Amino acid sequence: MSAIDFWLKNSRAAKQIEASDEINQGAKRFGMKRREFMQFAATLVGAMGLPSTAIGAVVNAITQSKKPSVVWLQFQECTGCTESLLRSEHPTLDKLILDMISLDYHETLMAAAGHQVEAARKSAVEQNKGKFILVVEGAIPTKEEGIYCKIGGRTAIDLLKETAADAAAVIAIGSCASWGGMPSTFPNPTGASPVSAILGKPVVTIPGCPPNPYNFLSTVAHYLTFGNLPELDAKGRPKFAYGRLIHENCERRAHFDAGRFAMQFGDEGHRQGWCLYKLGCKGPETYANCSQILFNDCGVGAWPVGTGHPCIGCTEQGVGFTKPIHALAELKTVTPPVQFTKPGADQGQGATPVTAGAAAVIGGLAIGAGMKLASNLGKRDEDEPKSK
Ligand code: FSX
Ligand code: SF4
Ligand code: F3S
Repeated sequence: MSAIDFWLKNSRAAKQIEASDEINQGAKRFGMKRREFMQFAATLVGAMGLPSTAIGAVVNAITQSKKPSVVWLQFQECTGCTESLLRSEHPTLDKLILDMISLDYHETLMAAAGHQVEAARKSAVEQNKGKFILVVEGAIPTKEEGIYCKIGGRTAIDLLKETAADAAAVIAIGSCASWGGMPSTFPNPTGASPVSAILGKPVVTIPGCPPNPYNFLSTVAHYLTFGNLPELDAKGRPKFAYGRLIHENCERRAHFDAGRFAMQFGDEGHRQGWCLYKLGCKGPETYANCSQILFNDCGVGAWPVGTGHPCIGCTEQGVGFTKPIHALAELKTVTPPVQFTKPGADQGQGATPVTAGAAAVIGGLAIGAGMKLASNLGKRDEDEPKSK
């Protein structure tokens, strides 16, 4: 059961909000059951880091305000960003398009083709000049004057610059649009570049490959509720979603702190849900809220680490698609354990007062020296006995 489900089931405040007029009207408008709509609203508000008392205001905004026009461009990408939005269940995409945003141009989701599509883009931009939100999915190739991605005979560079000139706000969705992502991997044959580099100015970025659709929806909900974009970090990421390391809120963190690591896929530690750091988990150097809001509305464990795979750092420039998947992560903020137990052994088994004392000293010296620690942890792998 997710934290939000638990809150909905057990909190008196949740029950009061669920019984309110706002939730009733919102549920009617979105054609959802009251509980389903309440869960959607609570997820958006929770993702934004707002208190539950803000649910009424957010619901009012997404149900009463004029739906913002959204023009969605796709360049060098795999359509995973769109696919992940298509998989949002609460609400489903059709309800989202009809009731929360007005998705006026989106190549994958349009029935039209060829010249009709070009005309649709122009008319969406003209009719909503200065008011629409431009969402860009995919990197933009810049080598050979951008010939590696052309739509209707025009380069992605051209189309992006022209459309962005009339937008009220630009959101780069996915790691490709945010910082270059997979297409920019060395040796970057097409000169794949992020949206900000083409426009020469910072834009809102929602990195992830694919990104969590709720981070996009919460950004839009913030815009509708407060009339402005959420607070961003230096890389343009909404702080509500990318303000914390995955490692800080990981369900396996207690195993990391206790020194219980899976050493191989399928070993006893892996089967018991121990920490994946030694299999290359990049949670300690990756900023995102995957462990908190999960994916695809399918409940507990629905995120990479929850399914037993190390985080590859897909949101983070310089980590995802750059560092080898099984290389050890840089430890940014933690004091790591110095006593590693074998899978199947109890925590601390075999430690003597002397080794425990030495461990405490080593642990103390290690604070703030993340890189050094990471390499020490790496060396321990070679000494560690194989799991049974
Ligand atoms: Fe794909 Fe999006 Fe990755 Fe990129 O997501 S899931 S390659 S971030 O632009 O479509
Ligand atoms: Fe979770 Fe990975 Fe951190 Fe382990 S290293 S606690 S699996 S984020
Ligand atoms: Fe990506 Fe890691 Fe989240 S791989 S989806 S940042 S858990």
